[in-house]
Order: sequence, then structure tokens, then C-alpha cells
Amino acid sequence: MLKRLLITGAAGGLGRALTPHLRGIAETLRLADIAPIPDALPEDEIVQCDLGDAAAVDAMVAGCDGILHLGGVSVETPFAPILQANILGLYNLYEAARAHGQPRIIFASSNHTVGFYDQTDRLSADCTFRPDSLYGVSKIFGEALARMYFEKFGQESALVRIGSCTPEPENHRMLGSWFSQGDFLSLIGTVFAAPGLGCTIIWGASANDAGWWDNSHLDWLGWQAQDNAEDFRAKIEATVPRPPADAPIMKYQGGVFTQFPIYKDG
Ligand code: NAI
Ligand code: 15L
Repeated sequence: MLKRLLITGAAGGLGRALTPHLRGIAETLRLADIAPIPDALPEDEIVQCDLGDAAAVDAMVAGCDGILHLGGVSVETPFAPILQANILGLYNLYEAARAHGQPRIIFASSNHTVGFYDQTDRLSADCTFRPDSLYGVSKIFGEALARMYFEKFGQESALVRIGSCTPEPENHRMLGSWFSQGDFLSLIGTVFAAPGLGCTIIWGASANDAGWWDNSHLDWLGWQAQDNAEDFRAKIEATVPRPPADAPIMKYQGGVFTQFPIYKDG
């Protein structure tokens, strides 16, 4: 069991959904976010900090032997907040980890690193990046940074390219991209329990019949997704109007992110 698991982005959608189920894998949870964290328990440690603040990130990481890094900008925005949270923030996090015993890190990367692939493409973990947004580019930076800290210092990371982590798939695209919260939780448990991890790319997706991503390189890890978006197909067909086949949400793995402009401040 971990002694102290740091969960960044604990006030966000995934942080709030996953945290209650992670109490069993660590003696203490340290919950961090720039925003107030609504559902913390009295025994949780709370840290309010901006990932762009190096000293605050160093203090946030000190004393932790595992990190679930969910914090950061999670959508397409102007470059400034992405730079602060996802680029400077990642550097600050890995530098803090280097200074404090190299706790294993699960980095919430994204399908938007490869969003310009077609939904007819099938991808292995070593595919060429095809980012669909500045947000996707920032996740590629995070993956590259993690790799460099592994090569230079042996820092272990799981780079989880999350598809769409929602309680249920919500539209036709998510029949391919869905990652159930249960499958994410079992992955987190497996990653922190594994004897060795290295720096491993993992497609964060359930065992979807209509899925696009191949995790067969992970046989050694002993994790297999259990859920399947196909179980929700009838519900989606009945409740969500089917977009035209050439609509971005039906054509591209990254869906509508492929259509976003470069947003400017102001
Ligand atoms: P979210 O936007 O709900 O949560 C992100 C949290 O990060 C927020 O609570 C926000 O306050 C915090 N944050 C933002 N900027 C910060 C800063 N400068 N310093 C400290 N904290 C900051 O996102 P969600 O859906 O919970 O996703 C969690 C992570 O997983 C994100 O990194 C996202 O990119 C990634 N991801 C999520 C997917 C999903 O389906 N939910 C899919 C792919 C990736
Ligand atoms: C992501 O990376 C986003 O953080 C999330 O909000 C969703 O848009 C998800 O990808 C998705 O592609 O469904």
C-alpha cells in the first residue's frame, strides 16, 4: 500500500469521481488543486496550489510516494493557461518528483495527442502523434518530458492517453473512445502495485468493440479493461441523433477538437 498518494486536479470531474474509490490504496490522500476541493474528508490532506508555481509544487509533492496527475487545463483554450498548467506545471511536477524520491507518476495524457487520425484507423502505442489542438500538443510535451526523466533519472511514469472517461458513453464517438471509471480505477491500482513500470504508454480506453487503440503491448502489466461501450449502443442509437458520417465527431478520433481555431486571449 502507498503511504501518501497525491491526487492533483482533485477538484475536477475525474478527481471528484475517482478519489472516493482510491482511499484503499494509500494510507493518506493528499488532494491538490488550484480550486477549492468540495468533497474532502477530515483525514485528507488538502493543498491549494497553482501548478505553475514551482515552490508550491515542490511542497505539494514532498512526502508522497505516488502521484495521480489529473491537474491542468483539460480542454482547448488560449495558449497562456495551457502553458502555465500543462507545460510549466509538468516541468515543476517532474522536478519536484526528482527532488523527493521519484514517486511513481500516472500522467493523464489524452486522445487529443492523436486526434487527427480517422476513426477507421487502428493505433498502436508507438504511432506518430497527430495532435488536434494546443491542448493535445501540451499532452505530447508531458509525455516527452516524462520519457526524458525516465531516460536520465529512471523516473517511472504511466502515460495514460485517456479517451473519454465518463460514467457512460454519451454519443456515437464515445462508442470508440469510452474509458469507464471502473477500468481507470483498476488501471491505477495495477500501476501502483506493479513491481516495475518503466515509462509506459497506455491507451486509457475500455474494451470497446468499436475501439481504435491497441494495448497488446501491455500484456506484462497484467491489466485488462473489463467494460465495453457496446453495452450502451442501443441506448445511444435511441437517444442521440446520429451525425452525418463526415461530421468531425464521426470522422476523427479527436472529434470536434480538430475543428477548434487557435483561441486568442481577450
Ligand atoms: P477537469 O478540467 O474537470 O479537472 C482539471 C482540474 O485541474 C480542475 O479542477 C482545475 O481546477 C485544475 N487545474 C487547472 N489548472 C490548474 C493549475 N494551473 N494549477 C492547479 N490545478 C489546475 O478535467 P477532468 O475531466 O477531471 O480531467 C482530468 C485530467 O485528465 C486532465 O488532465 C485532462 O486533460 C485529462 N483527460 C481527461 C479526459 C476525460 O475524459 N475526462 C480525457 C483525456 C484526458
Ligand atoms: C479530453 O482530453 C478532455 O479532457 C475531455 O474533456 C474530453 O473532451 C475527452 O478528451 C474526449 O475526447 O472525449
